[in-house]
Amino acid sequence: MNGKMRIVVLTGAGISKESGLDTFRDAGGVWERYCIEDVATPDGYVRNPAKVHKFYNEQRLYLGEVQPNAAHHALARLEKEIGDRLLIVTQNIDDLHERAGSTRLIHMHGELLKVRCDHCERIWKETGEISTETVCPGCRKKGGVRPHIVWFGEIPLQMDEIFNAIDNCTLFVAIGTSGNVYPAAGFVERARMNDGTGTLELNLEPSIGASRFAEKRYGPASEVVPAWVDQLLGTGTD
Ligand code: BV8
Repeated sequence: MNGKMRIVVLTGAGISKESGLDTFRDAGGVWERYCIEDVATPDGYVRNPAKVHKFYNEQRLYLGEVQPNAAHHALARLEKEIGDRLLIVTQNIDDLHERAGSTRLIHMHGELLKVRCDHCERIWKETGEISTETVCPGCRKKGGVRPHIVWFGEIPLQMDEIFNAIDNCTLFVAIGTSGNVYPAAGFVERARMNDGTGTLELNLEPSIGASRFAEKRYGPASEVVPAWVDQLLGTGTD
């Protein structure tokens, strides 16, 4: 692997599927059971905060029952090898990348295990349940504590850092994402604007944006991601 390679990896719900977390748009996925407008928009939260808290409280408690899979571990291994030449940008709100050992990580849609106060903007780690009765440890007010998660219509986090990393990478890789949600789905177009930047899709099946990727490999993330990292690091069995 050449020493000048700088990689940005975008991950989506598909990388966590084999860990036991549902994706959003596959058959039986989250958006078949819940209406996006009710649980993943600011209006839905204003209309019925208890419903939104229940939606995220259930996911937060279940997160403790699942483990990272071989795909998360392969990306953590890649970071150990190339350090700050790798950045993972995840759309996922789970903590499986962290638990696999990844540290160079941006959660552009926020994190299930963080909550924030709408009154004082304080953000803190939360592994249990929250409600409209939860008191903010900062301003001591209640009624303003919400998931630190980016809903539809809200601005994703650390976008300047993400765009800078994409503009300076030599390889952009998308793993386990359907290419439905923007601005993440547009990252590959931005990467292609840089001459010579490679683009690779690793997914169970072609995403909506498959044609935008120069290279594609399909199969379960727990198989295709470790195989790709092995090949990149020259540590493959073949
Ligand atoms: C914003 C948190 C302005 C909640 C989420 C054009 C430009 C800009 C915006 C828009 C635009 N067009 C429309 C918009 C608005 C909107 C949008 O994109 N709407 C869509 C529905 C059309 N976007 C927004 O509102 C965003 N904000 O645009 O602000 C802005 C713009 C630019 C710069 C600054 C400001 C905010 C979007 C964030 C919404 N919040 N999540 C929660 O998680 O509960 S999005 C939600 O979708 C999740 O984060 C999820 O990760 C994400 C994307 O879904 P995927 O991860 O791709 O999951 P999906 O189920 O779709 O696909 C799974 C894939 O895995 C499949 O391909 C499947 O084949 C594969 N797979 C399955 N099993 C496996 C597998 N792969 C490998 N192995 C397996 N075993």
